Amino acid sequence: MQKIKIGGLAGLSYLSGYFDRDGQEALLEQIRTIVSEAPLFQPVMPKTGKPFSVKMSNCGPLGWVSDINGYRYQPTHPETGKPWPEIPDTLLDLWCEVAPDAPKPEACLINFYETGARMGLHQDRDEQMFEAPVVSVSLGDSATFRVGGLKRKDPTSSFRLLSGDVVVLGGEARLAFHGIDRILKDTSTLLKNGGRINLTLRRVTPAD
Ligand code: MD6
Ligand code: FE
Repeated sequence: MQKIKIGGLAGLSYLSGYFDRDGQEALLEQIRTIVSEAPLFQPVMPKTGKPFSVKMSNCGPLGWVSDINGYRYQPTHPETGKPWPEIPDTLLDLWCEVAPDAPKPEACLINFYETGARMGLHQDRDEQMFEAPVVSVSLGDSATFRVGGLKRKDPTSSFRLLSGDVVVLGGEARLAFHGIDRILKDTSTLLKNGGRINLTLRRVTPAD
């Protein structure tokens, strides 16, 4: 694992190759189990009802959802009504390593991208506190990740996220605008049918 600092914002770190192939396969198996209990759903944009191009699920006491009424965290799956499955220990261990001072994560959003899917420039700001970082893990095909500043119009730069890479948005970079421009087809053999999975771990509520 190699830690690389990107851009001008303190608190953005890129841990290239954090999970080796065995680690990626083990994590993928855990994600498969989670998705078999909490199936991927297709979120829609608030107000317009336009579908996202990614499908989502969650694990942890809280899960992030988006529907016609807005973005929010909730303790249950929007379609099954069941509580989200637990966050796997591998991801809790990752959090302890990269965010040792933060209270434990409450939500892990699972995003699944088919080849044409993308994620527009956004800030992660639906949490009640921003002291903890957001920690992201990429699995499967590579993606072009774009990151800017604290204002939407600030200049951005992009870099490639590969299977097994981890990105931490903390400190000054916690509210940086970021998004996924595109998925690079056939760049990983981890997912048999291609595509990309991104996991983002978040603390939602203040520490108790
Ligand atoms: C993705 N990632 O990599 C989308 N958010 O598919 C995110 O939206 C993200 O990578 C917060 C922190 C890190 C991230
Ligand atoms: Fe995000």
